Amino acid sequence: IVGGTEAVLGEYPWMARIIHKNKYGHKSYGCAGFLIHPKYVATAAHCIKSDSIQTRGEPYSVLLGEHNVTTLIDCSPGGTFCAEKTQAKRISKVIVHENYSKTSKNHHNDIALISLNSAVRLSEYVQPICLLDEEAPEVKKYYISGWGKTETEQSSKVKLRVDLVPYERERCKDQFQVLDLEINESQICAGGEKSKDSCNGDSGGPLMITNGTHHFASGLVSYGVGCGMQNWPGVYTSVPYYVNWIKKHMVEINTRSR
Ligand code: 4AZ
Repeated sequence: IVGGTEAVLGEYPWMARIIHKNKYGHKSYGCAGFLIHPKYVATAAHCIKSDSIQTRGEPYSVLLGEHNVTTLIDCSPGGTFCAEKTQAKRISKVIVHENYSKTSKNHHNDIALISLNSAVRLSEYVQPICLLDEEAPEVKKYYISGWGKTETEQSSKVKLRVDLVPYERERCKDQFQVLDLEINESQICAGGEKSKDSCNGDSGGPLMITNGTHHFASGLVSYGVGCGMQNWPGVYTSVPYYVNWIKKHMVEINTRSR
């Protein structure tokens, strides 16, 4: 997050950290995601590296309820040094959108659904976010959160947040066309003000709106041209556009596992 401030402890309790484990067992933080149900986390398709979808071992785990990432060491599932508020989960299945193309720079269909091996315990620090199922007509502000790169070029150790202004899709289309990138109805543009943006490592996190009482996931951090550059808004996968895809796959996973 560029230009952000530290989130309040327990703010955005759906924020998930996706930890990637390579074939040598080395763990690294890859992306964010967000809890949409006690057993499901949404993230970006580009966060899922195909070489890690291996048949043995768990290439990923998901951490929920995190804030300051340095206060914990062993947060592996079953790890003993995890703070009370943090919950580590193994992943039972990852579904990447069938029309996502790793090689396309357009990042269309940049969405994936993760099912956890068991339901999280809901708490003050771990709660799902509601999905927006229709494009909101007049959004004035969006909110994003994450542990990605900041203006210092390093990823953040604490959960950050920032507000973004909407960026009209037609204007965004024209802007990205210059670079031969196609923006379509499945994408939302937001930001484009100098020094307020999502950045590397924030991918997969939610683009949120609020009605004053509740937050809704309106989009999902997908990509951008640099971070925090004036007139280069971030590009977000539209949640309303994919809400039926998400629901369909949640039902499917559930049905098969019974
Ligand atoms: C990334 O690499 C990334 N400014 C995410 C969002 C943006 C840029 C890069 C948007 O994960």
